[in-house]
Amino acid sequence: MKRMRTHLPSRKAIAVLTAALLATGMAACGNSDTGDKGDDGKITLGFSQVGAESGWRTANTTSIKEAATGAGIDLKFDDAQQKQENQIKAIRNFIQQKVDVIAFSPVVESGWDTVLKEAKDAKIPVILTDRSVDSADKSLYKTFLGSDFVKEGRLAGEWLVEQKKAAGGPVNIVELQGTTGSAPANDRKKGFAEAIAANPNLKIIASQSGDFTRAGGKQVMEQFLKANPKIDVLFAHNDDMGLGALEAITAAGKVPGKDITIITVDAVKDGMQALADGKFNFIAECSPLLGPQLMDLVKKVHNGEQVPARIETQETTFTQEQAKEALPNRKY
Ligand code: GZL
Repeated sequence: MKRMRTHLPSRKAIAVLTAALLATGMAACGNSDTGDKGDDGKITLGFSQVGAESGWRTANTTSIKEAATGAGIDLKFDDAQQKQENQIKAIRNFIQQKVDVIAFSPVVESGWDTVLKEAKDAKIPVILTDRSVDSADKSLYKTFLGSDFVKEGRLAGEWLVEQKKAAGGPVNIVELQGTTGSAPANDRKKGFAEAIAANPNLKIIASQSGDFTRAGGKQVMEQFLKANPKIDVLFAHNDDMGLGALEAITAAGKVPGKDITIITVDAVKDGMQALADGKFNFIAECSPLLGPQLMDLVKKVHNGEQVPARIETQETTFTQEQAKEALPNRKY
């Protein structure tokens, strides 16, 4: 049988081929130590969103998605339906997929250290947006972008103190808290309580979570109205719970904005309309338009640039008159 001569490649050819394969392999990795971008040249961002519980959240999601498109960032978006276990699952998936950066709005403040350590061990930087975590280890995330919720609560309380300083007798306040354990609920409650503390006639007679939803606000306000014959003020941690409470107040034969003074936080369009219509009395703004700033931070963090530990959004407050003026130009 004729022996077939086999032509083996030269050492040089093998070396060239090996180098070429190595270079291709590293470029395709996307999250390699060389800091290469994904194989399509884009930065890949894994984002875990709280849910879709309120008008604020909807506007925040829109801002993030539009900003990612505008920034040429490949966005992997997950809606956790307000469950922490879903956010932890999503973050683990992002780690498995070797995204370049992870960002999320933590539904509650506690219980994040383990999964954030996994991201750190995988050398994937994490950005907190909107809500923060209570982790003692600040190296688990690169920065926080969002509002000062204590200030929002304080502004709400200070307005009420000013409004009620001439009130003779006790002013009974009921409070619709946001999601139990969340940073906005904890901090808005704290800020409001501190602002009214020096006025003993201003009393919080009931305080319960409505989970930032309209349904929750309506349900809890119904309970408040049944249990408390004299309610003078409602402080709701967001517009949506205030809007749900409007239905309960009206059904109880009371006039919102007059029989019961209503103070909320957010200043989304429906809340601002209720304020302009005289059903709400005051709103402390909390901007959901974090998308552009977030994408700028994603690029900086991915490129290893230093970023501030905390970046706070600029916000204001609205009275009924100011809402009428501002409504036509509101972006959300
Ligand atoms: C605040 C945000 C809150 C809003 C609510 O930054 O986390 O969650 O105030 C939303 O409307 O549900």
